Amino acid sequence: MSTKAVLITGANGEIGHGLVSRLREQRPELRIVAIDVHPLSKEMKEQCHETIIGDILDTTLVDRLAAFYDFESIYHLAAILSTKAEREPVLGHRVNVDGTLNLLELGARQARATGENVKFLFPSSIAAYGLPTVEAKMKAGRVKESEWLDARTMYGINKKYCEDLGRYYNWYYRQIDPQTLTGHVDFRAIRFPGLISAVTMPTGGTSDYGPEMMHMAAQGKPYDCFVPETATLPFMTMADAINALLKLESTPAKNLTQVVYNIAAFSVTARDFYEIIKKEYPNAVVNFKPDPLRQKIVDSWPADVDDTWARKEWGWAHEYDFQRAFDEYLLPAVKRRYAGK
Ligand code: NAD
Ligand code: AKB
Repeated sequence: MSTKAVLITGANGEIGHGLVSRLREQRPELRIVAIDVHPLSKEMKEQCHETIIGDILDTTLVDRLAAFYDFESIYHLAAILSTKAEREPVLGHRVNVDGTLNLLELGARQARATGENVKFLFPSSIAAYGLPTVEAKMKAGRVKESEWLDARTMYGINKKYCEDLGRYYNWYYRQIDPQTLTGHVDFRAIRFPGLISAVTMPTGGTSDYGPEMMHMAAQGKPYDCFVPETATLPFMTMADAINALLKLESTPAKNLTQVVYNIAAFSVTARDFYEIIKKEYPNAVVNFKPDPLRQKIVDSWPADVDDTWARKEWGWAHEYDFQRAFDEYLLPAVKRRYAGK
């Protein structure tokens, strides 16, 4: 008989770190199976039932998971983020699309075998949007899930396509099979804004300038910011992002009419980051040295998103606005992290 568990791919990443410890706290009885191409720390390993160093593109490994476990939920976090995927587009496509397909198939196979739905939590991104100019972006304001979907990066295109794949697995999978399937993949995606964690440093993303500025100031190091002071994006604390994933996971399927939800907390400029950081670290040195190519990507992402569906259907509400995020969540943890360094 297979062992009941939850699967977290990309568990060694920023969201994975927070998610593993929150799941362990909230549901200590849960068996967490974690997979990442990079080894997890000893502390992370201790919180999991099994940790696997492996690649989601390895179908033999995915088959082994299917044979041993019966996953009630799959948190599919493994991905190549926007900057790295722009530098290595084929790798980005392989991991972000083929990797996601492997995991969707794992869920579908398991749902068929057990007759029970498998929840599939997918962190999509504001990169799924593509606004043509910075003027159009500022005029558009809070964009809805169905607007401005001409993504311009490999990563954004991958995210948008995987949302569509998820919709297919959720609603139309094998629709011409004469036999009705009992279980299916219950796909749920959140289009996350830029996330800010106090305990991990981002790598490979484009919204990284916000968190990077804070981590560098806390270490007393100068920071060259690759976007102009006016660059505006929606951001959120990692704590709120994890709350959102867990809240969406626990919402009864009957309450959900969408498969993809925006969520928002605060929309700020790079200058806003600088000013709030400067209050705490008056000696912080931030040089605004825009890289026009990376800036173009930020300009194509929305300044803010409309999260009415998430608020209405699964009670999404952010806990941290910008000021509170720094005062109560980010600065205390960052100070602890770099104390004595
Ligand atoms: P991250 O880069 O910190 O973590 C991704 C993890 O995936 C890494 O630990 C990496 O080693 C692992 N990975 C990459 N390729 C793999 C492969 N082939 N097989 C197994 N593991 C592999 O990113 P994150 O910030 O933790 O993001 C997690 C998810 O959330 C991603 O899907 C990302 O696109 C999405 N997301 C993140 C943000 C953000 O601001 N952090 C915003 C929107 C969406
Ligand atoms: C990135 O910049 O790639 C991510 C994201 C917003 O999806 N942080």
